[in-house]
Amino acid sequence: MIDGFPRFGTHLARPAPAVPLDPVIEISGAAAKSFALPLTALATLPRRELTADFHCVAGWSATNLHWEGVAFETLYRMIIEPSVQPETSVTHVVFGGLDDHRSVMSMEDALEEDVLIAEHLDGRPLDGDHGAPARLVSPNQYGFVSTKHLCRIEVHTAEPTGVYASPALRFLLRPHLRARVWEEERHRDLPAWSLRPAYRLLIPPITFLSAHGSRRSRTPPAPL
Ligand SMILES: Nc1nc2c(c(=O)[nH]1)N[C@H]1C(S)=C(S)[C@@H](COP(=O)(O)O)O[C@H]1N2
Ligand SMILES: [Mo]
Repeated sequence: MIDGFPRFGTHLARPAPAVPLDPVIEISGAAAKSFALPLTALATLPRRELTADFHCVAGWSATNLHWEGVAFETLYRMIIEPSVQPETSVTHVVFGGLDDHRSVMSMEDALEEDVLIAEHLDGRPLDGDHGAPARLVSPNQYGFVSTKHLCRIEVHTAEPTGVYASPALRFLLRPHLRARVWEEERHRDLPAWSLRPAYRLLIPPITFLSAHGSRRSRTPPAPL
């Protein structure tokens, strides 16, 4: 357990990315015709609220977070699926953020009822630390799956390679595709028990970087 809900992640040395004036989610991939969905469209879809804990693969958890947004399944069925060619079988989906963080889910996991695209946390619009303007939330999977600053959704007909392009995630973690918290699916090849101590050692330096990144993100740029 950890105090509060820190800004965490793999792109921490940098401040949170600036939110565009008219944010969109680019929908693309092997199967779909690309198009840009204005984020404001989410407000017109059936809404979903969810209270859940959040678990980072490094070993901390934040409890009792209240999210509000649209179920990914709703967005998929109402907006994405109609644009996919009828004969195409979508097997995986990639979520991309404004800071280039990416995550991948099997369609089976992505369509679970507690997978959300959220713009609100605890009754307020998401702030930069937690993924403004919108983020994925998949509470049954480790945190790295829950891409913040969501700006791209790609649908795929096979498991895409090279999704976790950040060096830290690629070499250190080799993230598990399913990443289910209750199965402790942290790593593709290594058992969870062998990783816990090493991952835990990552918490203090990441917390430090995180504070650094958030502090800078709140400081207005110095006048030239
Ligand atoms: N865009 C983006 N999304 C991201 C990350 C990131 O660095 N960039 N880090 C991931 C990781 S490793 C975790 S644990 C959670 C942390 O969410 P928080 O910063 O809201 O605590 O976001 C995930 N989503
Ligand atoms: Mo994480």
